[in-house]
Amino acid sequence: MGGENVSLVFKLYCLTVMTLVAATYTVVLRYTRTASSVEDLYFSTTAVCITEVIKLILSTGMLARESGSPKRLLDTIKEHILCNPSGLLKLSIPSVVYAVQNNMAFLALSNLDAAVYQVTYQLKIPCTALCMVFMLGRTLSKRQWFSVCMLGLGVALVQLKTANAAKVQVEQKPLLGLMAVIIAVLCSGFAGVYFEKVLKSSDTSLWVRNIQMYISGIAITFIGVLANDGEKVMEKGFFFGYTPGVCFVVFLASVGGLYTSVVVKYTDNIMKGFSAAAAIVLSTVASVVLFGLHITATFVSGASLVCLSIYLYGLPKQDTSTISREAADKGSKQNLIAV
Ligand code: NCC
Repeated sequence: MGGENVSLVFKLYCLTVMTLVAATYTVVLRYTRTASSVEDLYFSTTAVCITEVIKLILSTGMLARESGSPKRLLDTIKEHILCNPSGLLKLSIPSVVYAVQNNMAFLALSNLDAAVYQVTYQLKIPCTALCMVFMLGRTLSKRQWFSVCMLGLGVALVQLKTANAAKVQVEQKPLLGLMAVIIAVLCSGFAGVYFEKVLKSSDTSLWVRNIQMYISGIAITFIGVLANDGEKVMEKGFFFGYTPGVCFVVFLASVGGLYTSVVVKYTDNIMKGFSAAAAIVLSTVASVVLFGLHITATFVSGASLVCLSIYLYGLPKQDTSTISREAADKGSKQNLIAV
């Protein structure tokens, strides 16, 4: 699969871009949902749908690059996409779940401050670990469970900022926002691990898997547009309310999604959580050194928890009740191959 062959620098680069894009995405999305009045607001379902289209186009471009020649590209598309309904069906499961998750992110950020969203969204770290255990047969020792929960708390503290006092033009329903975050957390854990399982169970290219997922993603999110905003979209147009800020949100969602897939290919979903946390801490420390950013006591305690959790998670297992890390990794690999 070649996952082992890429350099550490490339992995770090992908993780850093993914993390920076995710942080920017949340803030800009929140801004676009609250800066204009309800009458001028764009339809969030169309933004989710158009993101799937862009990701499909970009993934096809990447597959063309990987294939090397137009003939090989066409052969791959024919074999894995046009003549492979079962492959499409398999990937339609995470695409439905991601469609729900991506729509929930818009709903949550229409009703919650970006900082509150980012803090509560960290529940996805233990949730993803649970999915890894149940769906991939991964074994975590008690200490690793403890470190995963500590990581979630640490990232939440690191991202905690004073409540945003900015005036918003749209009515806020915090309870609805929180429910949307919980659904997004569950979807993120399940879909992330499912995609990883399918990706690593064969040698099929990442870009083929992405194309398979985005094809059903377009269909499902388009149904979402029709079901939720059908009449209004007919009346005002698909791209109604698209300001440069909204286009930026769609751009970030597309780039962020593709980088997420690359990160999952070369690491795994738990590593994604740990590395993203490290990237947040390191980028803040870099801002302190480079730009003299002022850090708070909350940040220092959160960053300490993140560092401690990374250290604890990586320690070799000592108790005999749990299998060694190598054996666990081997076990999960065999599990993946068995899929
Ligand atoms: O929650 P998270 O990711 O796991 O969501 C995964 C996002 O990546 C897209 N995806 C996934 C796999 C794949 N093969 N292709 C994809 O396009 C999914 O559609 C989904 O949007 C994270 O780990 O925190 C992360 O968070 C998201 C985002 O910030 C949250 O979902 C909040 O809404 C980041 N996405 C963006 O920045 C656009 C992601 O990079 C990291």
